Amino acid sequence: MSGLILYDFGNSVCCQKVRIALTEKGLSWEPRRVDLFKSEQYDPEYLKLNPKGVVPTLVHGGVPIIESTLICEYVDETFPDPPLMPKDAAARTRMRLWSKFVDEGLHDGVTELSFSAMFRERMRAMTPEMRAKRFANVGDPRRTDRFKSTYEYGVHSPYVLHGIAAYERAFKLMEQTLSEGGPWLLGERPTLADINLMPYAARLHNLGLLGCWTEGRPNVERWWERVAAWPSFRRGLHDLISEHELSEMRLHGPSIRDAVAAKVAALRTA
Ligand SMILES: N[C@@H](CCC(=O)N[C@@H](CS)C(=O)NCC(=O)O)C(=O)O
Repeated sequence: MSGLILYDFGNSVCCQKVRIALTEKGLSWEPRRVDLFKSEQYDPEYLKLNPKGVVPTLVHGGVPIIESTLICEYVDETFPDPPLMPKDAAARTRMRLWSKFVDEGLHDGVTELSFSAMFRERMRAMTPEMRAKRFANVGDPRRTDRFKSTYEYGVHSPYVLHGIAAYERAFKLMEQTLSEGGPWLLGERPTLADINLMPYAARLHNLGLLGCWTEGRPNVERWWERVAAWPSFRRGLHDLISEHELSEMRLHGPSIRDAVAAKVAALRTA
């Protein structure tokens, strides 16, 4: 047994990153579900492990590790085979630049896009008390502002546009990078650069939105096809999405597609 416990929640993108990395390492883990829609992430016992009140948290040998990008690096350093980070220091910084794209833009972007397409509906169905608790957060007023804005304005929230623009910057650079090398972002082998991006592309795909960015970007399209067929992606992400989650994404994604496509097109011609 690897002695790993993963606090996670079904379709959470940052949990999916960690699951793909663990799967590629051939590791098993004990899953502990934290239901975000029941605000279990704010449970005082959970906050002792993850004071940010978010998933995932990996506990290894009793030590909690938080932040999915850091968790993936921890997993790679602790369980070296197969390596998921380049040995060369300069290449490692290139890998981390892709992680920064995710942590500094795509993550908030995917949250707002998903929220505007489907979680907004779920929140409408909550009691006012449950909704207030969900908005309350743990000491991060920026997150509360984003939540409230997207709840109110949906796909027309400025925060959704920020997310769309973050994706546009990432996919533009991916196209250029892959056209100069490939087939993976850092060359012949998948690294954490690819793994960290996979759930963020997969979510757009499942919402039926990925084409808004990949059309006219053949290298990114090929990268996505390669990802979709990669066994650790299939076992660590695809196979763990329930039919209900999949159908929810497929049902609600198209409701924002035209608005998203128009915003991407405006950015691409700007
Ligand atoms: N930077 C953090 C972000 C974690 C995060 O935002 N997780 C989401 C799920 S993907 C979450 O737990 N959200 C809690 C909430 O919605 O209240 C990481 O990468 O671990």
